[in-house]
Amino acid sequence: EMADIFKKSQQLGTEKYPRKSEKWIQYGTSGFRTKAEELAHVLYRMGILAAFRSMQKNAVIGVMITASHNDEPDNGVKLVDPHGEMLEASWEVIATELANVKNEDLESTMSNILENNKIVLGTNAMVYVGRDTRPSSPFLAQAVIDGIKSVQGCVTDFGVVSTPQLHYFVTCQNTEKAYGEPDEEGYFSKLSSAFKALRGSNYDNGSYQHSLSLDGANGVGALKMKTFQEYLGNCIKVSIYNSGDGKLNYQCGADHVKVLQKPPQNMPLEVGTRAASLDGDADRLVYFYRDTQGNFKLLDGDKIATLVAGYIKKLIKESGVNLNVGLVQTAYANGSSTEYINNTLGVEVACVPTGVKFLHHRALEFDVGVYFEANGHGTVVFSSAATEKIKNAATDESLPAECITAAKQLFLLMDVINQTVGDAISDLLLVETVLHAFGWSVAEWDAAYTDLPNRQMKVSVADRNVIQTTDAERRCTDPPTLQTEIDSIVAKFSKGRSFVRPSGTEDVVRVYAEADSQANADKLAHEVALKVYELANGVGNAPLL
Ligand code: G16
Repeated sequence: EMADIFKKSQQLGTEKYPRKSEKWIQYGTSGFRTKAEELAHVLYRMGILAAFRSMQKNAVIGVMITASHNDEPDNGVKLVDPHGEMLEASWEVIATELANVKNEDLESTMSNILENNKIVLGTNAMVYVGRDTRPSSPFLAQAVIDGIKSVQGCVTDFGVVSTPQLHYFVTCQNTEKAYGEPDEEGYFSKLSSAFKALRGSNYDNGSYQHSLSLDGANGVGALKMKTFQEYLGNCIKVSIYNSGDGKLNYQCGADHVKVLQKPPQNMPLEVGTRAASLDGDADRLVYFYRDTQGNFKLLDGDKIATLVAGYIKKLIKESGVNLNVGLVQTAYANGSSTEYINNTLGVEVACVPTGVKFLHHRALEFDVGVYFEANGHGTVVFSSAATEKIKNAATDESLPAECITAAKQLFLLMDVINQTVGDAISDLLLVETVLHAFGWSVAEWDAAYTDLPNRQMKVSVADRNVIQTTDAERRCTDPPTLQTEIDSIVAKFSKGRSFVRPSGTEDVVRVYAEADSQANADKLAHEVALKVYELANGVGNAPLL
């Protein structure tokens, strides 16, 4: 019977979702990502794979269709493992194999996967599917659903949801609802009631005012925020721009704001107004404002991480609970932020390679792990022991009143946070909660430390995988002489730092540089980019300053 099912599955795949070219595609930083028209066969096959993974784990698996911050014509797919985390690394290899086999080898590849992983076909498989607002997403979602069903898996199609919502639903279901109700209503209710309870009846506090402007990147985040406002009522006023009429991520969104260090289009930015940007699937968040001199100021993932870690550390201290707080960053973290964390915040800091899966896993090693990429992707995770301790302190009447109050606040804060993955909407509520508690304006938050001027560039090369890195991507091991060259360029710049790495979501090599002035950061990035172009087979025109 198994042979028959696989034969039919291969037939459907070949007819409806054939692999049309020999082009190799790889499961990268965040799943498969490329032009939408090249993805139908990949998505069909990922439906099959998700069902297999579900059979193996005897748990719900998620499939999210999105290309996040990429341009609208792109699309992609990422798989969500049982605890809401990114797909395990060994399965990324299997996914890559399945995505690339010839149409006629589908059947045998499926059999091999089952055999190698000791999976019994027929075990109940349940897959949660979600998609972003891209025009190509409904068709690709259908491909996933057809793939799941072709191997007798069951599907719940959540339609248009943010990536973090899907992670949340998967976790809720797999914890038998201990983490919450696995639907949108459950998600909004949990987050909003904790947020409102923390806010109390004074919506403003000190220099904090309860209104902000939000750039929705013309994506799912804008849609969800509109619904969310019904739950939040008037305790926070969010004015949404780029709310869906324009092109997704075009001249707007968190990546645009972070990389170009300028405001999104179609959004007025008065001096002092607190503003934030979401990305295309609402898993990244950055803040920004215009200072009294009219300068654009960015508060990125590093600023969010330090704000949140500082607040949590304070509450832990006040509650008297003994817990360690750690912060996880990547090489993109601004040098000033790392210095601030070490010297002022007094929190342990770890550096890992780019990709939420690396940050998330490292963060789990702390009692309370705060992790953020500089691009605004991150969250906070509390170990089960930490959760227990906080809960106990919140209800232990033998403790001093201040301890109980702080523990209660921490306990509520845990419900504002989507611990399953970085979630821009949940992070926004978290930041707003901390600013409200501190009574801070956005400028007061920004004053913690001053970012070193920095610059990111992209270099197109024949094969980005010729770049190999080590030490959490901070050093390059291949091509052999590249790192020595980078070192001697960096040495010319005061406070200079630079690294290069192959992107896992785009066909480019990324260059990051920081230095004592913007002009120097630009110059440093450019010189390193030219070196990459020279030593790693650059294609097209040489990178321009
Ligand atoms: C994804 C990952 C992030 C990563 C970003 C850029 O974000 O989830 O961890 O920082 O891609 O990755 P790379 O530099 O390898 O292209 P998103 O928001 O696009 O899913």
